[in-house]
Amino acid sequence: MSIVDADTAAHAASARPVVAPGPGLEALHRWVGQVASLTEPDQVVWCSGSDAENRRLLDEMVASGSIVALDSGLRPASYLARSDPADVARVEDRTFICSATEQDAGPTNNWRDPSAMREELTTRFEGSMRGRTMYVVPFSMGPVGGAISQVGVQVTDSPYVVVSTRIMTRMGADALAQIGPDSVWVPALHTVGMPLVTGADTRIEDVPWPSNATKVIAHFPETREIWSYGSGYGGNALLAKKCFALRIASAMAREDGWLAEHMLLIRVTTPAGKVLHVAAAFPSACGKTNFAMMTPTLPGWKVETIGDDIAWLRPGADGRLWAINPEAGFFGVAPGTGPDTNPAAMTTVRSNTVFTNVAMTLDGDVWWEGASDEPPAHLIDWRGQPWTPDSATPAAHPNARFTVAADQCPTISDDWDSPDGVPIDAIVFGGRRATNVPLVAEAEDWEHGVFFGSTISSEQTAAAEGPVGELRLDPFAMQPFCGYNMADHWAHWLEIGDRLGSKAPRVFRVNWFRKSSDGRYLWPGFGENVRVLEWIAARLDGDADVRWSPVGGLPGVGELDLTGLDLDGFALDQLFAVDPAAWSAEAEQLRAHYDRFGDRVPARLRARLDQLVRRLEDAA
Ligand code: OXD
Ligand code: MN
Repeated sequence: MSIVDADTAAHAASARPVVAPGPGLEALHRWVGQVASLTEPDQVVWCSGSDAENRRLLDEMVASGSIVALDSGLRPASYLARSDPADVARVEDRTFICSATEQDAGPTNNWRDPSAMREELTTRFEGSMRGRTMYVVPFSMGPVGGAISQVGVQVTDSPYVVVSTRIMTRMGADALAQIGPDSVWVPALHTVGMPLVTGADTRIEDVPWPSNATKVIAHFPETREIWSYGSGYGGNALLAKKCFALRIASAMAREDGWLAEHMLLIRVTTPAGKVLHVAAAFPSACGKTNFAMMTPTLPGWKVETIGDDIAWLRPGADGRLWAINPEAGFFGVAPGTGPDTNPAAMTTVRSNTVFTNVAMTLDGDVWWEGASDEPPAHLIDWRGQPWTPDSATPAAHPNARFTVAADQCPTISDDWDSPDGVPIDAIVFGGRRATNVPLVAEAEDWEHGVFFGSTISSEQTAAAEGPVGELRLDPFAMQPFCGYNMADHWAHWLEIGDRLGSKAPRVFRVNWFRKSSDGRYLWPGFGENVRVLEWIAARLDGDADVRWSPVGGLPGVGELDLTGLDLDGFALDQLFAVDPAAWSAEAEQLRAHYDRFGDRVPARLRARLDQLVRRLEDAA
């Protein structure tokens, strides 16, 4: 950690500094100086990523009361942070794509004019770090120096963000060394928006989780910049993740001919020793981490984890699609994670983990809903209040998180950090659908697969989300994360498919969440999902039959291995039922979904929708 006095970095000019990054190391130093002049921290610290630096930051946060050290026997080298109750999740309505035109951001993003937003943020950042330390955090997304990797630099006044970024990325000196005289790096500017020195030079007391009631998470896809103001939490503050690796990277990928996607990555080994790599997109809160760390129930099958949230995919020299997990850690949702649902995650977080907003046991361990069948008799809840099983509120916040290094995961694959990535054999799209969508269906070809991806949806289940039962579309599970017009994203996928030609991965759609008419889940899910992977593997090998339905290819009779499952013929029929009337109503909602994007929707996808309607009419 090298420390310089902010005064030496600051410009003497009284006019408000213009913050202007550019390629290369010199531009990085200039930019850091400009940011320091604007935000006026007490000191500027360049982070090396060393163990000693990490320990020092953690010790300082424990001493200041902003995190709690957990019991070193029960949860070694682990910590608990409790956030401000008003800063507990991503803020989609305060997240902006500031592209040159509103059409470039598209109807699913909040758009703001780039110069107006730059002006607003410059005002908000002015003096925003007074009394605090400004950390300069270089990081690599993907293995340092890898062909698909990218470098970013986050400036932040939150030490919690620094230690979290060290877990989630390759952070520090090695990443900085990647920035040569002309290298492109992504600038990511972050402040919690709570200066400790006010206008009249009065120093105020810090709080354990500083933040600001006003939050702005802004992305400038043309200049590849991120500015984040007012939040210390998750995707709002760990800018390498959703802001860079998805929103900015998706815009970079479109320009440069690759894909940045909200996908997990796994390696599947069959009992015969055949290896396949699968990339899967599911909307948030559909069990991605559970699928990525699955313990298969079928004997002889192995599923290994490569990534649980984000994949960068690029056509390789051999013409196939190759993918990396650009992250180095997991920022997983704790509630619902338990020894039955995700034993691998429970092992992963046994040590060296930063927990946020989980509950604490009286002996200094952590707990959350689902961590065990029986809750402990007494806990300290996520707000720091005493809690018992009779309490009216949950012990952990529903979006409580664990932040932990990927290489602590017992199911991590040997090739998870291969710089070239892994060749993708199959792409899977999933949603949370109580009705209509079969357990698994195969796309006819890449274009049909893009149609699947563009129509990922879940039923709205709570009135707050909109009319109950109406579809909530989350195309490619990218609705909150695409840095440009979503319909252009579909066109980009079609172009990638044209390039891959016959080497394109096969595409499937899955749905673990279909319910019976009396409201019970029809499919057991979790480790049993390997049965669907088994069918996919057999399809890739040409060893399984398919029945073509209007909504894709379904497993032929007897093709899905159901041995040992308590699933009667009626439930199986319901899992795969395609009701033309219900699907025709769904097709109308899909047409309305496409209509939001007007003429930006590729004609090839509109043709696929028309084809679906015709097939449903023929089947009626
Ligand atoms: C996440 C999300 O946190 O998708 O990964 O919301
Ligand atoms: Mn996610």
